Parts: sequence; C-alpha cells; structure tokens
Amino acid sequence: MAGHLADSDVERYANEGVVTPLPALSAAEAADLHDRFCAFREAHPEDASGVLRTKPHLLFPWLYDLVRDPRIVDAVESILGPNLLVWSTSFFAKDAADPSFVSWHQDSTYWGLEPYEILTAWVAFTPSRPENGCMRVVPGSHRGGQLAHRDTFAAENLLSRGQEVEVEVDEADALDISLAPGEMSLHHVALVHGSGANDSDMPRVGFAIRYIPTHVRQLGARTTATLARGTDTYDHFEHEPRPKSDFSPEARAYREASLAATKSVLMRDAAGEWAVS
Ligand SMILES: O=C(O)CCC(=O)C(=O)O
Repeated sequence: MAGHLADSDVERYANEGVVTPLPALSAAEAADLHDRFCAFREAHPEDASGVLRTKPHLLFPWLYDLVRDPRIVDAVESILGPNLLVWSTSFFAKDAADPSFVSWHQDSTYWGLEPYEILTAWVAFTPSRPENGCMRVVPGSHRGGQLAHRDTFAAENLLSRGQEVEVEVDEADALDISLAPGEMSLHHVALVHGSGANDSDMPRVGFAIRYIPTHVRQLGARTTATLARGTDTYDHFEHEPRPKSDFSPEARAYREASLAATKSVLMRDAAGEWAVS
C-alpha cells in the first residue's frame, strides 16, 4: 500500500504536479466504501448531491477515518510534511451514461488558501478510466502560476462555479489518470485538470481529500479543518470533530455552520448561486 513515497515520486510531484497511480486501499475496501456511498444516495436522494459534494467527512465516521488513514496520509506527509490538516473533501461522482463533466481548472483559483502548499488525494471507489470520464491533468502546468478563470455555472459542470481556465488547453498535453478501485492520485493545487462525460455503462466515483500543512492560512474568514496528523501550533483553523454516527443531527448542524464560513470565501465575487450545498 502507498505509505511514504519514494524520492523519485516526490521529485515527480515537484516537476509534474501529480503522482499516480498509488495503491491506497484494497479493492474490497473500495467496494465497501462505494456500497456505503450508494446506500446513502438511495436513502436520501434529496440530500445526496449537496451533502456528498462538500465536506461529507463531517457526516460519516467512515469518511472521517478515511481522511486520516495512514496509507493515504503517509504519502501526503512525504510531500507536505508531518503536521497536516484536511481542509475539505468532495465526491466527484458520475453515473453510467452521465453527461457531467469538470472543466479545465486550477483548484487554487477560489480556495483562498496561502501558500499553495496544498494537494488533493483523489481516491477511486470504482474504476476510473478514460471511457467513464476519469480525471485528466496537464503535467507541469502547476509551475505556470495562477491562470485567469471565467465562471460559467454550466448545468452539467460538477464545479461550484463551473469555472474554467481562460487559456486553450491542448488535449495532446493531457494525461489520463486511470485508477483501479482503491488506488489514488495526488495532485498539486495549481495543476490544470478536468474530466469529460461518462459515456460508459459503469459508474465513476472518486473521493477528493484536500490536504494542507498546518501553516497554510485561509484568507478572509476563520474556517474549520480536520487534523489528519501531527500537531497544529498555528491555530489558523478550528479543528473539526469526528461524527459519532452517520448523518446525525449534531453532525449536520456542525457541518452547516462550518460551510457558512467556507461559502463566504469560495463564492466571494461570484455572479451565480452556491451550487454544491
Ligand atoms: O473528479 C474529477 O473529474 C475532477 C476532480 C477535481 O476537479 C478535483 O479533485 O479537484
């Protein structure tokens, strides 16, 4: 399983802004997590899209435990160091024959975090391949700095503002992040990435975990984060509690309050509505 990265992977991350594929969980664990995800969606169809898109680890103990799983956090520590917070989590789910897509973008654009020592561990709960709309990245693009973006609020776009880079991305430069269930990729916050529709008969579900070292700051608001490892001497974020049971009223109330602050940062200056919660 992944664990600490080899020096060659750390170097690859520095040069390309991505390391993939890394083994994180067994296929059986990924299948069990996918079953839980599907069971919640079936039981709560009216809540599911919002709840699962933003900080679901505050609602489900099994997701809270996943973001602190040493098989994932060891790999993250190799890049970001020993004191780590989870700033956010999101499911990126596409059903079979689903037109949903993710436009080319950099995560750094609206997150209001500084410095850009931020990475995403994208954990595959199902196979994620070109035919079902796997994530695609432009290796090395994180070294080009922050690019201008425009908001589209396109209906099928899974991003909160439908944001996309204003420069043309040459598809020939893109790398498909093909993952088997239980594998993960790590990508830098300024890496240009996106994904296409799912034209297959197989769902595609990934769980994105956003890690930061404790010295990273949130500009514009005091928000909350989960301590994944080590100690936090900076106190830039209120630490989030582990939910006691699935989707409990206490956990839902805590998450709502947490999102209110985050929303004020993510949607500042936006022309449209908050789309993911
Ligand atoms: O899952 C996808 O297709 C895109 C994921 C993404 O944009 C992200 O993790 O930042």
